[in-house]
Amino acid sequence: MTFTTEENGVFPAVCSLDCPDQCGLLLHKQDGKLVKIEGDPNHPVTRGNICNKVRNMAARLYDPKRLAYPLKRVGKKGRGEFVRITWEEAIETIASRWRTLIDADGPESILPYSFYGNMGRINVEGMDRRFFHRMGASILDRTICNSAGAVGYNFTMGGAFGTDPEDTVHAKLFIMWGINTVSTNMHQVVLAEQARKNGAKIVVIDVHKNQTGRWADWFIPILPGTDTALALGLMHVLFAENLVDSAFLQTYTVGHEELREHVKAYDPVTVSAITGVPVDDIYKLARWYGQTSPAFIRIGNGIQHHDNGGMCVRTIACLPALTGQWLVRGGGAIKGNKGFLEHNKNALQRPDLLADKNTRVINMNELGKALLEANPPVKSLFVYTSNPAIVAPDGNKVRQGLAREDLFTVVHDLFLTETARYADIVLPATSSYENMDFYTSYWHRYIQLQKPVLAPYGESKSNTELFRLLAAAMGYDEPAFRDSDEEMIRQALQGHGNPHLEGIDFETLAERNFMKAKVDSYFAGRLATPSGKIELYSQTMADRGYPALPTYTPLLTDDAYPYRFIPGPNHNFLNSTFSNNDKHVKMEKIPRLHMNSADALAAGIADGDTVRVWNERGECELVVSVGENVLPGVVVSQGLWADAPQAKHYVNALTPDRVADMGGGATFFSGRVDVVKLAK
Ligand SMILES: Nc1nc2c(c(=O)[nH]1)N[C@H]1C(S)=C(S)[C@@H](COP(=O)(O)OP(=O)(O)OC[C@H]3O[C@@H](n4cnc5c(=O)[nH]c(N)nc54)[C@H](O)[C@@H]3O)O[C@H]1N2
Ligand SMILES: Nc1nc2c(c(=O)[nH]1)N[C@H]1C(S)=C(S)[C@@H](COP(=O)(O)OP(=O)(O)OC[C@H]3O[C@@H](n4cnc5c(=O)[nH]c(N)nc54)[C@H](O)[C@@H]3O)O[C@H]1N2
Ligand code: SF4
Ligand SMILES: [Mo]
Repeated sequence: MTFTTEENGVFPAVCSLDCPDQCGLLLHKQDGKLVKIEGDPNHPVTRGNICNKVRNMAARLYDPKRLAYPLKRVGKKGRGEFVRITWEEAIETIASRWRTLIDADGPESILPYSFYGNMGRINVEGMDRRFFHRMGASILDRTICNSAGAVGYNFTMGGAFGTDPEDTVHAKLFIMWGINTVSTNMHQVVLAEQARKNGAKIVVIDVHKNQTGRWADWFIPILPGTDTALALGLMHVLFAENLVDSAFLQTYTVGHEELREHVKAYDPVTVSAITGVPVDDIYKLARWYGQTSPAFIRIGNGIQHHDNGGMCVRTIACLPALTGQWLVRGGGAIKGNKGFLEHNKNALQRPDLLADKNTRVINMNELGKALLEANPPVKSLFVYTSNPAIVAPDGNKVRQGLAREDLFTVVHDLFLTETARYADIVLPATSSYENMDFYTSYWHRYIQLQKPVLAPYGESKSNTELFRLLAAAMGYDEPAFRDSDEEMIRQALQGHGNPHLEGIDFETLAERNFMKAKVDSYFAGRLATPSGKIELYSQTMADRGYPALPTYTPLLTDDAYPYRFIPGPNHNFLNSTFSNNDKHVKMEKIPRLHMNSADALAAGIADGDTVRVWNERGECELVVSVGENVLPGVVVSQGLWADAPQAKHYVNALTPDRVADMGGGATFFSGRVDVVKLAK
């Protein structure tokens, strides 16, 4: 289907948000404006269902607060006082400041900071990367989301290869492990509901009995950061009761004999004392898992936002190998499926443009530290497609860094975010429906194309267009900076050497909107691990100083605060996106702190009380929900709330910027806090 942004009607689209489901959408347009969004019933996985967040997207796109033109700061950093400027002035101000910085301090003094507010590959991993490679700017290690778990999973499985979610309708047992599926992966719930009609059981293992826990047939509460021990306890029972698939272990794994010996130490009594899961429940879960087929595990992000998160995912990823569930249709596990959709990243990102520039790497989880302490210092920060003043850990440190008068900050976004309020120059961004891009889900196995449906809002520009302009202003004249969006997509879909993408080219994708990776069996040949097999024992890990076998390490107890604090995402926001939209805030009501009734009683706190949650890093204020939804010693909040006058909901003021055991990952859920009632 070909169309222009002038036409009205109903047009296909892709949800660009950082959500595993990556829904197919239909945009209804009248008088040049989006009037309605619905799910595309023809999308094979998402089948016409979408979440309320995106159903209400038009309110966000036409929110009067949306940025329509570039701005220059006139007030103090953080205050949000700006005046309108032209694009010419904006680009010239940035380019001349950067030329001066590069001459005086070198290109490393400039730090790009971005994440996946838009999952479009050319907009967040394309022209931007080419630009900063050419410049030789400091390189950002994008670790805030799933990098600990991804590295851990790779040690076991060799890459982001998992079960086809469409096959999970055949499963008889679902274990949702550290994932708030009802809110964060709703189509996995739809598929599980289909299976449930055929008798499937749903187990949820979580530190919080939230909407997903309430949906389960069996909810298993667990103490934060102890899931590795539970997985090892399950292995103990599986081996001891001979519930393992010896033929599979023999053929497809390395190290099963060592693992069998190793897990003898993780008997259910020992594991129960670590995890808080009763001994009988450990036996019961192991037997359910060992005796049900197909059995499917959805490995979530929650378990890996911890000090020990990489090892935790590495360990859980071993379970389907013990029972041979990888060969059963609908069995196995999903951590992610991106491995099947690997496109030509070198062509897209052009790391060769770095040439021999020896640039430093900065872990995004340590942004505050980088802005305050890096040597040589960061003198300019360019933020796009992310809102670090709300989402980054140890947020007060981040804001202290952003407040530096000598830091030249540029922010490209659709809104004047909390981060943008600290910027010297703010640039308006188009929404993904205004651009062309391609999308690769990290849950299902489809690659999808978005053609521009809406005309750019006001004077806004896409990320690719912005970086083309900046390249021209900086005098970067390589042809790579003149490639059109369509040319970039073509380059990404060629020369990737990925057999699963065979037959997927721009023309066919443009005609069909979505195409599925071809996967016969991931287990037909060698896996992508060094041994070519599932590595229950990993020599690579041993070489890098990790235990070669799955091993439980407790979370750090860095301080004397009484509660482990788990500030996760919520149902109606997408990270901080939508937290500034009235409709979404209304659906979410107020931010709560869930607390166990025994803890509340001991602390003299009652349901509905406003409390101060604090530690040495900062504080926030939340309204307490007292009950049995969390274990004693654990407090949970949901949502990355916007700064609001008189409201202190800034949970990341409290989170640690320690990095996890693997991949430089974030440890949002491993921090500790105290909670006191506020006299109000
Ligand atoms: N509605 C909505 N959807 C989203 C997002 C959003 O903000 N809102 N964010 C998107 C993004 S970027 C991501 S990465 C995903 C994240 O989505 P998920 O993978 O669901 O990850 P989280 O919601 O961070 O955490 C999942 C669960 O882990 C639990 N948890 C925390 N610590 C532990 C632990 O030690 N053990 C166990 N067993 N459970 C634990 C939390 O209580 C939570 O219920 O969702 C995406 N989808
Ligand atoms: N306490 C706590 N903190 C967390 C988490 C948690 O669970 N707990 N989760 C973490 C995780 S998993 C993640 S992934 C991160 C997410 O952190 P971020 O990636 O920063 O996510 P958002 O807050 O949604 O911010 C995305 C921004 O991109 C903008 N945007 C959208 N499309 C475009 C575009 O095309 N161009 C430009 N220039 N801008 C665009 C949006 O308007 C929005 O302001 O947060 C992390 N922070
Ligand atoms: S946020 Fe997720 S569930 Fe909602 S429309 Fe987008 S991809 Fe679908
Ligand atoms: Mo994420």
